[in-house]
Amino acid sequence: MPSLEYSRAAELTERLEQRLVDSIESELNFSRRTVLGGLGLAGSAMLTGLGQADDGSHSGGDHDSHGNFGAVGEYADMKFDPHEYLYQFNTGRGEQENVPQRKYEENGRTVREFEFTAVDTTVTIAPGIEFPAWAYNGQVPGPTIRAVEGDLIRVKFKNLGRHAHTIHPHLRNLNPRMDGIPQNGPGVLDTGESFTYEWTAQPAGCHFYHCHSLPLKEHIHRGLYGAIIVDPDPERVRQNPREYVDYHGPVTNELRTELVEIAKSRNHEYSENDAVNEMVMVMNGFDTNFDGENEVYAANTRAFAYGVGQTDGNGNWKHDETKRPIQLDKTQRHRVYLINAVEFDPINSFHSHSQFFDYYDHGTTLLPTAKMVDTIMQCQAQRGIIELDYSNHDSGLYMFHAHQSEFAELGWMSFFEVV
Ligand SMILES: [Cu+2]
Repeated sequence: MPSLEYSRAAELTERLEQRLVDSIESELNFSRRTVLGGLGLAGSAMLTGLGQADDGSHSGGDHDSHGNFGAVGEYADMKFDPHEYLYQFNTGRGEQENVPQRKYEENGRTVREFEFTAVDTTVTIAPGIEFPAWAYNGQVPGPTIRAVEGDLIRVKFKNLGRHAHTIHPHLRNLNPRMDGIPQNGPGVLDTGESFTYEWTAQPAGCHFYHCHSLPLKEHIHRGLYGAIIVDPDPERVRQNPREYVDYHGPVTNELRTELVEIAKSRNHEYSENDAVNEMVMVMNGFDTNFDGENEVYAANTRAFAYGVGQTDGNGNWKHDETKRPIQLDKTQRHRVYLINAVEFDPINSFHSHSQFFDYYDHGTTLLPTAKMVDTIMQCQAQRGIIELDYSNHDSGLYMFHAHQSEFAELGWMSFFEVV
């Protein structure tokens, strides 16, 4: 391992992280003084409007308390690991303990059933910085759901939070009752209420779910969102190839065969899939002082989680080191299911250093919608699939980040470690 390069990257990560933590702490101290001094009427009214006032039992909502700040450099909440989250696909076979789930057949159709709750909790967004979140099954982003095109996704939802919530899926949904918005079906679910959502997994792609209660921007920003991955059904692709390409020429047998092969590589039930390393990244942001702007940005909640931390001196990441790059095996191809959940900022982006990638907007096509690019942008709720290949690259660290420099410096800066 070229140690100089690693120690420089660790220094950079450390410096940015420390600056972020310092600025949040000083800003929170400032707003606390403002509120205590009686000068912040507008500010405190806004906090109440955002539901902050009744969150007093949680550290982040209590402006008289220093409870938000644990020891810098340690994460108070180790339950959510952004490194594990990358690879956690819940398909109904019990992947995550906090997501009760099962898979079964019903009238000849595969059903993937999940139990979801909405809870009030706190999540760690930077060392010592806790954010008062509203979270599906206690985690932000919520659990990733994965199904195959045509399956029935059944979500038994119970609201255990103190505000009214829903689950709204970005899927092709033929029944308005299942849309998870205030006006349709059960509407918003108050504390203690339950509803079972049923969605057809369609179309194939990288999709998004989120709470649709009002005010929408707060319910999303507090953490109620996650990924739904719908794998294409190769047999359906064989029969309807045109639905999977943005292409108007003749569909030859060769093209049809190629599309079927690509569909298989996207489908978790085909074993060839092992050749591809799949990851989920949800780009998110956190408004820690509730002024309508984000102070912290990340991929998968924790600022700089994929930055460079300390090694043990033998080229291994320290076992308890939370900050470490995402290791990529050169012999594999890499696929990122990327979603932008950032509130308050109109766009977000993904930029890879030293390599270009193929991008599939919304993941609904089997041929790329942008070929050989190193930067893509997404508005809120936009998502897509990135396919990366580092097989010809030297081993080492390759940065990737939002190319809004501000977002990168405030947490959305990461590294791949190609090995
Ligand atoms: Cu909500």
